Amino acid sequence: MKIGIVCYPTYGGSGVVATELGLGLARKGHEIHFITYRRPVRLAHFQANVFYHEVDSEDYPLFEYPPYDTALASKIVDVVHYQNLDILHVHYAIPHAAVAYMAKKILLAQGRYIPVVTTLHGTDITLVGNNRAFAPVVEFSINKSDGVTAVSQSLKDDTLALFQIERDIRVIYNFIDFERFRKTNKEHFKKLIAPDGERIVAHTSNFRKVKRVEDVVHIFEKIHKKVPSKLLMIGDGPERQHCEQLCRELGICDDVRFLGKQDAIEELLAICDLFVIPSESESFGLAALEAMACEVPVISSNSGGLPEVNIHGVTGFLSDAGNVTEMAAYAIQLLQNEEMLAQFRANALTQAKRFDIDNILPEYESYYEEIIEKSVIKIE
Ligand code: GMT
Repeated sequence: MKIGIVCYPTYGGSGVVATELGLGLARKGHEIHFITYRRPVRLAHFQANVFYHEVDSEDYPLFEYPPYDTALASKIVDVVHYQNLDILHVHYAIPHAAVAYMAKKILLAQGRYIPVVTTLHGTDITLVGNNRAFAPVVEFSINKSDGVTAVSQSLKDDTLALFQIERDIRVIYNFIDFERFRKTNKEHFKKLIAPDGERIVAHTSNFRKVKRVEDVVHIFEKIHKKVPSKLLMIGDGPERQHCEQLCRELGICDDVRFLGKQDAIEELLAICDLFVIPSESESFGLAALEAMACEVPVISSNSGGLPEVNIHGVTGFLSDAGNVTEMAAYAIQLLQNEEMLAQFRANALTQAKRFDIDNILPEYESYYEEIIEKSVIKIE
């Protein structure tokens, strides 16, 4: 198949999923065309059947905000037409689903039908999408997509609760590539971070409010009082400065490292004993899955799709968002019990295997085929 993928190219989960999906499909022989405004972070190497089409929105003096949506729609029309795409898969509803609809209508006027699949990722529904500034467009463009997928059952339920949805939403879970995310021996590296054999706790995110990053620091401070440990804060975003300040106030700076954005996250996860993700809302929690694939148990909130990934008392523990006392108690229990920790590590890997890319990619392929077939019937 010739597949167009529209996504955000940034470090956010939706862009990562879209890029890994495209690369995985390319490995299976499909021709993939990424359409976005910057090269996606995980699109690092040349591959013969992978193409990248950059959207360039004109910065004309009249525009206070460059009209990205218009430029994206034009680029989609161009790529679908000249690359002869079979299907367009857009990730994150805003603005991609609406822009895809516009491109579809333009192409239809030219006698060309392009089926569109929209994948909902989370904040496009739960946080931003249901804001009145976007809701009517989000609802309309979901209903006008030829196919809609959600990355967890929880996100599907939220979508159905928040909008008047007239079509079926297929749950296709996020996935993990075990070629990349697996526990490797990084003992030399571990010694640098934790020279006296301290436990290593990690958190990865975009440091937005929804992630409750401050809770990670509070949880760690409680762990640190009972268990010799180090905290790795991976990623960057608006809450980082505030968290650094909090570490200073709590006097734990010597044992907390803010690493900023990292590309080789798997190398850091390979030396970790515990992963913490206390988010207020989380449609799936790809970061938790990446940790589990590297045999790292997870302390998480029970928000959104997290309970579909992290299993309470098996791969880690779940608490209500904001309950830092309980999260810290679970973490201490796990870190102080070598046998339990080893068992949870093994369980985390077993659970992560359910989301192996090799199992999930065929779900997307057969969904695309289904949608293409339906759209052929529609035209006839
Ligand atoms: O978490 C973010 O703020 C990034 C966001 C995105 O769209 O890039 O992540 C969402 O999509 C990820 C991939 O499907 C999910 O793993 C995250 O749980 C989801 N984030 C939220 O729902 C807050």
